[in-house]
Amino acid sequence: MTYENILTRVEGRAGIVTLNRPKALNALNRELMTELMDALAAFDGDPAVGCMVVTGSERAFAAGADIKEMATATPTTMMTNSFIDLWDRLRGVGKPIIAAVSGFALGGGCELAMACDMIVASETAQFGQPEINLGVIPGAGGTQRMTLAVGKAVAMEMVLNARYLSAAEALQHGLVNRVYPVEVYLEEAIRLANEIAGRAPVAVRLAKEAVNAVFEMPLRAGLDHERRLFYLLFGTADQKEGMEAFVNKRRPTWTGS
Ligand code: DAK
Repeated sequence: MTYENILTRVEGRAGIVTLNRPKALNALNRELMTELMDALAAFDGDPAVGCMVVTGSERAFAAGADIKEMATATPTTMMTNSFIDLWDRLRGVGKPIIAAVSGFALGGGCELAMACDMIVASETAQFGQPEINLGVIPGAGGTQRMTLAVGKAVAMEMVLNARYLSAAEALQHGLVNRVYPVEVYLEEAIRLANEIAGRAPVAVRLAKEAVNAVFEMPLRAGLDHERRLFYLLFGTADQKEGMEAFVNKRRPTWTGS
């Protein structure tokens, strides 16, 4: 598959998508989002890939949805142009996705990073929901995921007053998993992706589903859901292998079945 706005490659068992609209600081227009979702879906279906990394450039992960594309929109065109359907495709990706973020992660760029399962940041990363400066508010999850991640006090400052979080602040507030110097953040994200890709594939998939259920379900339903997924894993060869390997003091070999 050839793409115009992204680059894709595989390193080990990590599928890597690089957003590549440098002149627009990787602004997320329809073409880019379509290609991104197609690439993630392709990696999701590829048995050689166990985990994915989405990254941008050192200067910008993504500076938001494409303002030039949205400038003349109306409520009706926004509602009917199915742009949100592209974003919703992320929820259907079963394998974990790590956002490797350097530079600007603003508006939709920040929302995209938060919609991934983990964030590895460079020391130069800046996270913001500055839509208020455009006379709007976040529309792809920013008010919800940011508040769940950093709490109401900080989220209100970001959404109402366009406050940016530095990488160090994002780490302190629990928005990101790890922060590294800009020279190595991507390599570290890929290393983490390969570590996860080396684990039991079905368990990884269900673990992601179980954690993400926190954002969608009340506790009682989430606990029931977790238990059903737990029971289900006892039907896999990897559960037999993992427990037998432990008992016999050897390393397990996962088959993903
Ligand atoms: N869209 C389009 N172009 C952008 C852009 C953006 N978001 N951000 C930057 N660019 C372009 C600039 O226009 C400029 O292009 P040229 O003028 O050279 O053609 C080029 O990238 C370089 O930008 P600057 O010259 O401005 O560079 P600076 O270093 O001076 O400033 C900046 C960098 C990131 C601070 C600045 O560009 C900036 O403030 N950008 C806008 C950030 C922003 O407001 N982002 C939020 C956008 S609204 C939804 C889905 C998504 C969304 C909502 C709903 N649904 C599906 C319902 C998301 C909305 C948003 O993200």
